[in-house]
Amino acid sequence: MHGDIRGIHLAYIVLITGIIYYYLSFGDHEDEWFEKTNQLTRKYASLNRNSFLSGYKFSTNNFDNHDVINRYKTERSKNVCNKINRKENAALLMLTRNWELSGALSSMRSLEDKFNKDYQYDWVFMNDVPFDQEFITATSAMASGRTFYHLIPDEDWNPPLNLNQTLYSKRLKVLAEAGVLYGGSASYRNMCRFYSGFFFNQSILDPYGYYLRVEPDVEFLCDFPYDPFRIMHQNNKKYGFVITLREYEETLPTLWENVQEYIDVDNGTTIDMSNNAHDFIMDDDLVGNESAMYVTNDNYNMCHFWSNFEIGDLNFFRSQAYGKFFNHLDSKHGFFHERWGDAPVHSIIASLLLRSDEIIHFDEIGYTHAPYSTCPTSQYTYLAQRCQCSVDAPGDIPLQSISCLTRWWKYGSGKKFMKEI
Ligand SMILES: Nc1nc2c(ncn2[C@@H]2O[C@H](COP(=O)(O)OP(=O)(O)OP(=O)(O)O)[C@@H](O)[C@H]2O)c(=O)[nH]1
Ligand SMILES: *[C@@H]1O[C@H](CO)[C@@H](O)[C@H](O)[C@H]1NC(C)=O
Ligand SMILES: *[C@@H]1O[C@H](CO)[C@@H](O)[C@H](O)[C@H]1NC(C)=O
Ligand SMILES: *[C@@H]1O[C@H](CO)[C@@H](O)[C@H](O)[C@H]1NC(C)=O
Ligand SMILES: *[C@@H]1O[C@H](CO)[C@@H](O)[C@H](O)[C@H]1NC(C)=O
Ligand SMILES: [Mg+2]
Repeated sequence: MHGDIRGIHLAYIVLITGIIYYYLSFGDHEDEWFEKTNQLTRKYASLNRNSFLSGYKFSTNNFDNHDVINRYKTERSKNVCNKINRKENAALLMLTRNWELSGALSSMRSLEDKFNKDYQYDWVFMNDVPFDQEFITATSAMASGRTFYHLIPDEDWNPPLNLNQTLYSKRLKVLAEAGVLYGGSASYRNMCRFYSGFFFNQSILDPYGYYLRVEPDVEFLCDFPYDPFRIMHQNNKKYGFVITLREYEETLPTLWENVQEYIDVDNGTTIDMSNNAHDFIMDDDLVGNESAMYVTNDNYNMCHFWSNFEIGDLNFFRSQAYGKFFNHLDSKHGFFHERWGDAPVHSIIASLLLRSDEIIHFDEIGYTHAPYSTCPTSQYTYLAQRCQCSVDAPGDIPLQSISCLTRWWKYGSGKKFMKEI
């Protein structure tokens, strides 16, 4: 009993000594702290949400629910109407399978929260087998806009009839045994070829001018600061990306020689080397923090835009120039005998057919698809868009050596100062 009381006294003494020590050692820094706080407040004053965003930031833990809900409704309807009225002719596109529902929903929730709830763009889902009722019900409920479900015709999904099936089976086995990523998967090949040459002419996309590709299990890490479709339209951009990196060369041993052959066949009729972004995919100097570990494949440096996020002008893909280029590559059957990805195919064709200033890097969009992510580097952007990410995260790719972003800055239409280095 007495022992306990002594213990409590002792605890008080320790605590009081601690407080005195704290004041003695830190007290005189108080002015400095105030000054620092003031500096920070001034520095980010423009970020004050009442001035930065028009309207309130509503706190969900406000006890006056009635008031909050009413204000929320008026503010939101005002905002939403403004934004919906300025909507572009665009769709959010997801090719996916029924069993990927939970990943699809989590991507949808992320994109709705960070962007689409204020715009309510349509969602278009595509599948090589019919979507089941559970998928349709849950995704319709998650979407702020309309939803559409499209069954891909067999002839746009399956390998072409003139593919040599005996040879194809052999090649699947060879690539699987060589440990190539998805080397043994036939469905993955159908998917890559579909995204390379067929998604844009599916009838369900006929009404639209732009698409944003979304995959299951991706996440958007910041509020969107703008409508990217509007940026595309206003600035006459045809292709937009967030991440660019090197492809595994073992997936496309003969892709580039077939590209080269097409460049010769084209003979300058649709490919204009004077203003396109061919340097971005062909130059093999090291740029920025790249390491020399990447091989080039005849002149192709393996750089590509990561197509799991991409925003495109559908009319670029629907153009005769794109179609002819794609058909030339498709006739070589490299989607099957090798494992050509849709990302390098889109990237190579876009870098050759488009002017480099028709391709845009969306610097401000925080995004992740395992294993990589991209988080805005500007502190201002980071705070203003309420980002939840870190440029120091291990997967943050922009300045890693596998990334091609510094190369894009130099040879594409990125940071102009890089061109002088
Ligand atoms: N309907 C359908 N969709 C598919 C099929 N294979 C892939 N997809 C979709 O195509 C997109 C790309 O496939 P992923 O499996 O994500 O390929 P990846 O992004 O290269 O690889 P990981 O995401 O790392 O597995 C995703 O949206 C998939 O849901 C398929 O056989 N049928
Ligand atoms: C198909 O491929 C097999 C195996 O490579 C080959 O023996 C056969 O001649 C090919 N068939 C045709 C019609 O080219
Ligand atoms: C889409 O384009 C491909 C390649 O040009 C063509 O083979 C296919 O028939 C087209 N599909 C539709 C539905 O127009
Ligand atoms: C390629 O284009 C050049 C110049 O436009 C032309 O002189 C030449 O005949 C063309 N070659 C072929 C094979 O069409
Ligand atoms: C360069 O890249 C390597 C590998 O990704 C990384 O470890 C290193 O920190 C980077 N250096 C700089 C200066 O960014
Ligand atoms: Mg994926």
